Amino acid sequence: STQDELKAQVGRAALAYVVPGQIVGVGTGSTVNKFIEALASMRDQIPGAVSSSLASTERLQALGIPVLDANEVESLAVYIDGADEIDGKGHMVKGGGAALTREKIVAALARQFVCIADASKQVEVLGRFPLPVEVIPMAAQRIARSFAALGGEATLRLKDGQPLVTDNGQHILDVRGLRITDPLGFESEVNQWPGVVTVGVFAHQRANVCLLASPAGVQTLLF
Ligand code: DER
Repeated sequence: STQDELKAQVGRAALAYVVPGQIVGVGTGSTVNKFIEALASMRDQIPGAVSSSLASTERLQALGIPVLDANEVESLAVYIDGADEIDGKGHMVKGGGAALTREKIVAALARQFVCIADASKQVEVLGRFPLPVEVIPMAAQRIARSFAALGGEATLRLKDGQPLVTDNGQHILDVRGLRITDPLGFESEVNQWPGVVTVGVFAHQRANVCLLASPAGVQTLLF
């Protein structure tokens, strides 16, 4: 099956984790877009969704699924999102879609994080995918130098030749050449560098379940 069909398979499989009567947390990306399409079939069974990006909000609303403010909910039963990489403990690199800040906020509200991905996202050690980091623009160069001291090469993410501006009005650095052997420690360390809004390592908000699509079908990994 094509990559697109694999994403559709795993997007549909995630419906099993949506609790009727409960608000669902929704991530961002092309795999999540397939989940959103599948979720439309349950729109009368849920009060709505908390969204992690303007892009996902638009897609949810276009399918008649109410989007609720994160401040309106105490907690969520489940958060469904993709990943750029996922290791053997459910730690992820995320942010390829530039939504990492709100993704981490909504993930923190959820009791269960269900990652939906294709098998190409599985890695032994995080860091092969350029690590996204959302930063306050004025801090970008100092943060890039701090990554260089760790062996990473940070570049400003551009869109149409200009620095990409996130939903939160900030910029994104993509850091190549890192080998993140201690995701929890790395996330804690980078989080407290001045000007870092969010680092795209999801270790404190790791996945509890990963639905992994491969030509052999959907595998369920528990962490
Ligand atoms: O940007 C993100 O965090 C997305 O969830 C990304 O990690 C996965 O996007 P994809 O499903 O389009 O590969």
